[in-house]
Amino acid sequence: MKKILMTGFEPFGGESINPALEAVKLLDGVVLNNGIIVAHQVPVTRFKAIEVVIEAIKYHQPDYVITVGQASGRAAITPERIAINMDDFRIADNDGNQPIDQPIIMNGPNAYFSTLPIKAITQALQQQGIPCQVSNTAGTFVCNHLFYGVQHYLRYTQISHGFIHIPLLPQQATFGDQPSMSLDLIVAGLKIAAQAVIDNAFDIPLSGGSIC
Ligand code: PCA
Repeated sequence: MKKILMTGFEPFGGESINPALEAVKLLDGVVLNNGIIVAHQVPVTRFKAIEVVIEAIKYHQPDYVITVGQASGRAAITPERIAINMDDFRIADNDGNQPIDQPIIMNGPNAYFSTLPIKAITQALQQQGIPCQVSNTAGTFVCNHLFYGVQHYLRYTQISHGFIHIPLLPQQATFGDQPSMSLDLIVAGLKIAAQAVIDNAFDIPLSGGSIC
């Protein structure tokens, strides 16, 4: 029985909800084929977010870690490919930090790739009719920060980790100028993603690039 730690960020940027937290709360304790999900809440705060997830990893001793965050403007569930060693916050985090061009880990590598099978996740969701696309940037705010920090912490372990961004909920997008996805679909998608992680020790060769 594999254990998947799935984390969700608290609300930020003036929002009263974060779909990531709402979704992972519903997935806490959900049983998969040969696996179980445990959920944990994460603050949208520089460095503290990483510490909270490291503590949760020490406590739960998971086989896999999936960190989840909200991405306004995205219409699909997006497994992230890469985390970069760069904090450049366009808005302040929930503790008022707003670094510009600061490294996350001093002298750390420029970037880490996700160690989750992001193409297999993408294909599994698409096959179930859930919009999903590989993302090649997790931004430069707290989601990328957490993605990089956890990847750095786990770099010499057998624990796989990756970050998944999800769209806004419909109630966060009532002005009609932002894409959104229902909580039911997000929860279904994250559950399929977790199962795909368990089922795919190696990733599959599926096109997931983008052209600028
Ligand atoms: N999304 C933000 C931080 C927390 C969240 O859910 C981001 O994409 O960086």
